[in-house]
Amino acid sequence: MKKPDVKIVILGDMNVGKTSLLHRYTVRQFKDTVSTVGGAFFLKQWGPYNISIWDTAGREQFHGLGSMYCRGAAAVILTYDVTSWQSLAELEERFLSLTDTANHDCIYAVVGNKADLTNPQARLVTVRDCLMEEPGEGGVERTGEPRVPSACPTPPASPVSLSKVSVNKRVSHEDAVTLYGRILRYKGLEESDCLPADKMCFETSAKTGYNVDALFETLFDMVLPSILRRRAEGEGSPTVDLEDSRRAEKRTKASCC
Ligand SMILES: Nc1nc2c(ncn2[C@@H]2O[C@H](COP(=O)(O)OP(=O)(O)OP(=O)(O)O)[C@@H](O)[C@H]2O)c(=O)[nH]1
Ligand SMILES: [Mg+2]
Repeated sequence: MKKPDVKIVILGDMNVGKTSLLHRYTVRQFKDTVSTVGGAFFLKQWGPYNISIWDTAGREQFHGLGSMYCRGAAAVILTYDVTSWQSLAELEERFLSLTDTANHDCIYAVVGNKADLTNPQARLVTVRDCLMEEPGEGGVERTGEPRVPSACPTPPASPVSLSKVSVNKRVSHEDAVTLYGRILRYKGLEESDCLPADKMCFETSAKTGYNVDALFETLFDMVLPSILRRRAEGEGSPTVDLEDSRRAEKRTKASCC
């Protein structure tokens, strides 16, 4: 298997759609998921570089693994559900401290998923997904399930249902922008020295594909300088020690009632 040059980690509460987002990007499908146990990674070739994307478990019982997955991360996707205020609050309360092990120049994206439930625009199926692209375009290498050609996902909603969706909105874009500012402060960074919030706060829908490619591909481009810097400094690629992972998982299970 190819060695990753850089690591991106997806964090967030259970059920916010982390697995679905990665599945949408890699397989171009939206399908039923089961709650993630531990974590799983996918390898994406981006130009000459290999990027590993780690999907983590949001369930409390796996919380202990989070900081291990974040070790050496060049980017972290902090994911919430746009219909759940609590899932946004959890990012700050439970997940932000896990990123202490990430690279000092780590990039943070705040991502509100399930935008199809609140934003009429996000209910429109993306053209690229409708073209039923061969999964793995660009060299996606996956662990886990076999590759299956995707079908065109859920059709756009009718005008009647579109008129109803905005009432479901629970988390505004401004709330996400505020959180982004607090993340930078937590990291001791000046907003003026960092990537601006409007570039780093996304709303996505794993269901329709809305903004999913934009999210991942924007981050892929943004982490390239980190690869070059590390290579110049002669540092190795970020890895997750699987033995360490198993031991941590055992400890987590043992301490769970
Ligand atoms: N409407 C809608 N539902 C979604 C979307 N993304 C995920 N879901 C649903 O949300 C539920 C949870 O999705 P997952 O992708 O398993 O969530 P997760 O964050 O990986 O959860 P854990 O693995 O438990 O941490 C599933 O029922 C999905 O079908 C979305 O964009 N829109
Ligand atoms: Mg999952």
